[in-house]
Amino acid sequence: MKLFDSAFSPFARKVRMVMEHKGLAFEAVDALRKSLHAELEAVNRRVEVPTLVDGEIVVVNSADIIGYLEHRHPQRPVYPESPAARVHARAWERSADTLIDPILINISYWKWAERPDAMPAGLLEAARADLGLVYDALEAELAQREYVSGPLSVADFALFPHIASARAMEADFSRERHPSLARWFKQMRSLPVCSADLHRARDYVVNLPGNDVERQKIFWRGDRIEWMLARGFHDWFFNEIRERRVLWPGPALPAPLQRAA
Ligand SMILES: N[C@@H](CCC(=O)N[C@@H](CS)C(=O)NCC(=O)O)C(=O)O
Repeated sequence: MKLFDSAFSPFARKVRMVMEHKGLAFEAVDALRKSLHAELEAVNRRVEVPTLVDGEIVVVNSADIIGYLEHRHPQRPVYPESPAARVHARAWERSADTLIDPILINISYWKWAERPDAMPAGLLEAARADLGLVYDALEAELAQREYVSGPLSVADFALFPHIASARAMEADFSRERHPSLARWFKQMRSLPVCSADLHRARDYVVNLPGNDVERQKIFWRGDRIEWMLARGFHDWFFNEIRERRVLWPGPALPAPLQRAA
């Protein structure tokens, strides 16, 4: 299997940790480099990581990739056995992907992108307020059990990259108010697949200036735009479009089904 990966993408990090957790053999390529753009586009017209190529089969979208892997490689499952816990784990994965990712990624642009402006007034405060709701909800869950949905699951792997980046984004949880979340984070960090992930992410950030990645234009898509507009930053966003600092995904058409399938 070949994983079009990036240590900078929470979605790719989630998939890679699940693959390592399952003990799968795969080749990972750092696919957000400009030099890999055409190769990635040939398998995923949205030009997004992660993308998994397994022989003739191309799987895009991190949650679909994990569903595919769970079906093909059921050992060390990341979907809990109990139906209620499974629904819960998938729901937290979706929150990580569609709510927490937009908040943290949208405030990250003033940390790593080459920007002409300062962060708009009120954006960091809006991020902190919304993340506060997330942290409170996670605290309530983790006060009840070891991992978010019971056994270690896709929910934990989906949340980990975000929670790990929150401090650097100045939007961390509080060790006093969220002691169970702090205990979970410490436990997650000690798992070999998570500590390997953190090393890759740190190396990536340290080497960012020399990396062949786009840092002037921001790649925008649905959930990240939604959060920006819903929190009232439409003027800033439309100015970004006017100033041509945006990139858009390509058309998300599935790869054709092979004849033999
Ligand atoms: N829904 C997708 C989202 C993946 C996504 O947003 N990937 C971003 C990186 S975090 C990407 O590839 N952006 C293209 C770019 O930055 O050039 C998934 O779950 O896999």
